Amino acid sequence: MFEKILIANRGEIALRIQRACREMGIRTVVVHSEADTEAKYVKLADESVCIGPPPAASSYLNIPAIISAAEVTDAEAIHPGYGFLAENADFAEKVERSGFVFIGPRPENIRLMGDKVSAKQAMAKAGVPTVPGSDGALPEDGKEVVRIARKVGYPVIIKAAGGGGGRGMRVVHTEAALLNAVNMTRAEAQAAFANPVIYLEKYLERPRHIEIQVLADAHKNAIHLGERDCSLQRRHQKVMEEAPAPELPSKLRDRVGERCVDACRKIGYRGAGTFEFLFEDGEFYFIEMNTRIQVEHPVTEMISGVDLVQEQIRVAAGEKLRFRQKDIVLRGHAIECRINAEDPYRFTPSPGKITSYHPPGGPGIRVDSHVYQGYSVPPYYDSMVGKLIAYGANREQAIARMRIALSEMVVEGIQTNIALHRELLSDTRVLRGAVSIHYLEQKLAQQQTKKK
Ligand code: MV4
Repeated sequence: MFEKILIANRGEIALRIQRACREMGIRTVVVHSEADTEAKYVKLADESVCIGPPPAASSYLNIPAIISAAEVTDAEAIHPGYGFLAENADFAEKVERSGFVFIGPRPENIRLMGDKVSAKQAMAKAGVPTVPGSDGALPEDGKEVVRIARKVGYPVIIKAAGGGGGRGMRVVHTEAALLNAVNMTRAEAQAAFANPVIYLEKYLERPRHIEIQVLADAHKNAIHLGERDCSLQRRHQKVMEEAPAPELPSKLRDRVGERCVDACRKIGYRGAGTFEFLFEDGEFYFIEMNTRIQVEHPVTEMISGVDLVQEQIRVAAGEKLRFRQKDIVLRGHAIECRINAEDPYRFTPSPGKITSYHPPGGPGIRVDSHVYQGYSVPPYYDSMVGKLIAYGANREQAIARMRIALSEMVVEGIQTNIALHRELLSDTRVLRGAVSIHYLEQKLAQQQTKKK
């Protein structure tokens, strides 16, 4: 096992990784920007290295500075967390070429999944169900495009191969609008991703977003840890997630989970990964794969008892998975609320000093956060200041515990979205479960109209 790991991230996930390392007896180096020097998790690490000024491009995205920090501190491996460089194949490659272990998949798998066209093709070939559409990239010839769209049936969605996570997409309802939309999406794709490749899919109108968590080692062993329902989102930012997904028959979960595991073996995947699906009318449709640990990983940890960050570290060190599929027993229900420093109605960021902080507690409550009373939320990074996770024997108990936790939680000095979470957990549709990806935005739009 490694003796020392460098954490190339900040905030709650830097603290989360540090805790995993500590439990495993691994020493930690945390790199940080000038904006994070005073953060408590930086002081808690065994060593820390300042790698640059506040803007991420000069610090958390500064590959030479991060690799130099690993060299001077004699770290053996680098954990990228999520965001920043976590899904940058060139970074993973440079880390390995410099003689360090990248705690994540092999660079070629990161690259494969970074291109959404090659990801979809590889997964379809490996037996994962995908959204019907163009088989690969859309051709240049307009007549061909019209033919493909007719065959798929309207509405269709045009997506950029270099996009993902909601960037570079356009919905098309009629043939009359098709070629203009194709040209616009291609031009935007070229400008935003330096990659003009686009593809076409059947547009699913009211799907849920359900994702499957997998873990694989370097010896072709792979397992899945069930699913998470992440349908409650606004502008492609998840707000609340839960596991298991409400109303999902366990037969369906097992079937799609096995497809994902099989695909991992076929591409020689290593590490933690997430298969993103749209789920509509009882069918799963693969859209993208994330090759990193995700923000919402704790809900899976709570119902499976598996520490996903520790397992990432173990498989990166070459160990065999300690679990077979039959060892994975999902029990109970978990919900996560992302706590953001933002205006609860306008959603504008609200950085600043936290003057009062009282985290909740009690049975089944987990708080993953790096903040404390007196901490200043810097304005340079995303607005998430922590995650509140509630576990219960069933969904009702998890919700009851989350409502109590939200009522106890006090964060003053900055604005937060805690009020929004309280409201969501008294919304009858949310309480019934199984809402679509559009539910939250529709609810917020309705509230806007009522106010006027
Ligand atoms: C779709 C879709 C409907 N049909 N693809 C948005 C983010 C990117 N990961 C894929 N996205 C979507 N792809 C087809 N064929 C609807 C979305 C979508 C969405 C997906 C997941 C979570 C939230 C979403 C919000 C709006 C649109």
